Amino acid sequence: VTPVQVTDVDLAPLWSGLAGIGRSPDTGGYRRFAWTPADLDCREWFRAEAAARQLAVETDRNGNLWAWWGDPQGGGAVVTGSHLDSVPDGGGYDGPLGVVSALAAVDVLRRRGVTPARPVAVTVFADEEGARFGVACVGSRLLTGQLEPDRARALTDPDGVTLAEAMRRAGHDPQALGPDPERLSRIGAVVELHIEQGRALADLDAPVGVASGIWPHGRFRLDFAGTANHAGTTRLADREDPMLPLAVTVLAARAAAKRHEALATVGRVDVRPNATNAVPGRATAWLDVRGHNERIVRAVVRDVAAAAGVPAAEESWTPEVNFDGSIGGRLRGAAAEATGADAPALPTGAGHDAGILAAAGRPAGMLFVRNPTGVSHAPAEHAEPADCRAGVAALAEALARLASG
Ligand code: HGY
Ligand code: MN
Ligand code: MN
Repeated sequence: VTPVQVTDVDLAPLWSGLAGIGRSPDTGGYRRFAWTPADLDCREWFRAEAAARQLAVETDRNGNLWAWWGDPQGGGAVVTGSHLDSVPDGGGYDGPLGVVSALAAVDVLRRRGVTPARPVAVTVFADEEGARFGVACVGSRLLTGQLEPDRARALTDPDGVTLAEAMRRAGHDPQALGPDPERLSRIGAVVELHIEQGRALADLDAPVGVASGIWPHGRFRLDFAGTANHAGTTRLADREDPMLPLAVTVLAARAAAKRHEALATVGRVDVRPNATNAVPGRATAWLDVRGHNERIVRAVVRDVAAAAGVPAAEESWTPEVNFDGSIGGRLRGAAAEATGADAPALPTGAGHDAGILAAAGRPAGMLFVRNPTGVSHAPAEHAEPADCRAGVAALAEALARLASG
């Protein structure tokens, strides 16, 4: 198979239709939350780009999009894609780079005259970030039976809108949510391309890498009760201020992460009534913990809850993922052939739909594209065009090999 010339790829036409959707004018970051108008516009962009490639698009019962090259009912499908939803003020590459690259890889293979022996599906998984409803990878977890449909339907956003209501408003029947074992059984391999969320490839001077695994990680909610009162007239001795244990919790998270060589973050709080001149009546902190193994993560959560004096309620849990060696090795070979550079194998602390599918027993792997600064989940997230082209070349080569029969 002649390797793809890295110059064969131009992503600009794909980016041009997507880049403006859900972008905040003041931060330059993206606010593409599940089932909001920005998400629906992203879905429309995807459907148009798929239709322009004569890919048959379907929406599965959980809101995931599948654009098929070949027979959707055929077995052993090679699935590649990512997500289009974002964290608040997220960067433009986390998710979209995998979708744009998958569409571009189909173009490249067609230009090379490749006709896959297996069906190829370009996918957009719903609600990967969990930015609105709090649970990560909702679409892929529902597909694989790793999230109970009733729990999913009842998930509520900060405005009190349930996932069920949000999907209904978006024209998707929430009663359809649930495991899709028949669709899952048709997946032969999963390859998700993603911008690296770290600097390992930059330090190794490699344009493309391969994921070796995903750290176990979880999201936990801690609620602090207090007594709302006047900031200017309530004596300190008379206060029940929930911000004090919340502050202790933030510091305890950093100390526990350091102690256990893990990562712990309190990046989201909710304070009520959230008024400058009122002692809060209650406060909530969300804790994100990631570590080399589950024991470490649980130890961090235990320490933080002990310091907080309240339980840390688990909202989302992702077990450790070791990507299938067979896929990982094949991805490294494809990337090396396509780019002429070794593709290092890297672990990541970031969760991905490919990890959810791997946990469901599907052969899965990931390609990472160099992120010069390592910054992600922030407007400054960036990948160089040449590295993005190398990512597409590697993905195209990987798809050619995986779909060759
Ligand atoms: O949070 C994560 O690990 C991913 O970005 N959803
Ligand atoms: Mn992300
Ligand atoms: Mn992502």
